[in-house]
Amino acid sequence: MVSNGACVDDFGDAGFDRRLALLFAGRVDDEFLKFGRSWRERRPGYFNLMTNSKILDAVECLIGSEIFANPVYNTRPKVPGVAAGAVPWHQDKSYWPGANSNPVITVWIPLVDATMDNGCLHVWPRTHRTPVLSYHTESLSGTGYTELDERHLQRYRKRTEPLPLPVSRGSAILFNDRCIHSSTPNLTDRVRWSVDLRYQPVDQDPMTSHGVGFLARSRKHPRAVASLEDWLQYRPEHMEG
Ligand SMILES: O=C(O)CCC(=O)C(=O)O
Repeated sequence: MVSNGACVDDFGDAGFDRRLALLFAGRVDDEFLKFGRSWRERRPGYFNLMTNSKILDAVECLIGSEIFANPVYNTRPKVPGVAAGAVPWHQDKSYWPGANSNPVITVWIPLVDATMDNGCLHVWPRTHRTPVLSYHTESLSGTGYTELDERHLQRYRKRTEPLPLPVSRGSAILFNDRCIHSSTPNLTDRVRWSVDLRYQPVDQDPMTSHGVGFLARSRKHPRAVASLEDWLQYRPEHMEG
């Protein structure tokens, strides 16, 4: 409950997947977007997740053992009843069209079960080799999300169906930055929390205009791998000593 812009009940007992839904009850997109549809922070928990060996093992299967953690990572609360929670069809590459880094692998991890009802991820199968397609900024809810031009979607719809990917919390979905994907609105009364992390081969554009990434794994130069302290100090990686 909010009075004069101040929160008079913080719903502290409501539980992880319910609390933010109660705080945002009755609010519209603009109010939601003031607090950010997604965000990233330099906190140890993020680093621990980004350097989790199970995640890096999975990424290594796709891009090899020299792995750079890309500076684009997000926590997303998909709050019920807010159109800005849904993400239109896009390729992640549309957020860094000029970057010379290929592939950038997204690891998408729901922190609660991601279901058809609360807005799980949807992908268009076999689009991971698609060139970068034309897009625009979505105009429905003011998120600034990129959205593929409709003519491409029409073409894909003629060929095949998109695939919903409901998964249980703590699962991981991996896809590259050409793969066409989206997520649907949250129709429940609970928050669909998720985290998305990104990785790329180490010898590529570190995309510094998006932040400072770090060397997350290197079998060739293990001593160059960044520590938590490096990362917290915004240092991309150790110098080999
Ligand atoms: O979490 C979502 O709903 C969408 C995530 C997404 O599009 C992405 O991580 O690229």
